[in-house]
Amino acid sequence: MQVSRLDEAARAVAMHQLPQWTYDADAQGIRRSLRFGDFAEAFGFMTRVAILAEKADHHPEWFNVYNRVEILLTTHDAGGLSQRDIDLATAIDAITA
Ligand code: H2B
Repeated sequence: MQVSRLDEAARAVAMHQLPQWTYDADAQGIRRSLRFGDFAEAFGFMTRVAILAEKADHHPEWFNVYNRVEILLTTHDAGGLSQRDIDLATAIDAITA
């Protein structure tokens, strides 16, 4: 499936809608860190994200230890940030809202 990188202007607009995410130029993606009450809550969140990711065929890079989850969203097929990352970030925000 064809997917293109967002240009700088589109990225700026998208980031404005995602105040909890930061753009990482080195990683060519966006990051968000989350903390939960305990491991079960963190893993429950990850399970919900995993189901969304699988449906969208777009998968996070992430790290979990106990109640902490660190997420990086980037699009390997595009070599950078794409609308798919923005859509997944928006869905993740909705889960945590
Ligand atoms: N996830 C992410 N984050 N980036 C991709 O480019 C990507 C993906 N590509 N999940 C998908 C799977 C691709 O490998 C499959 C074949 O559609």
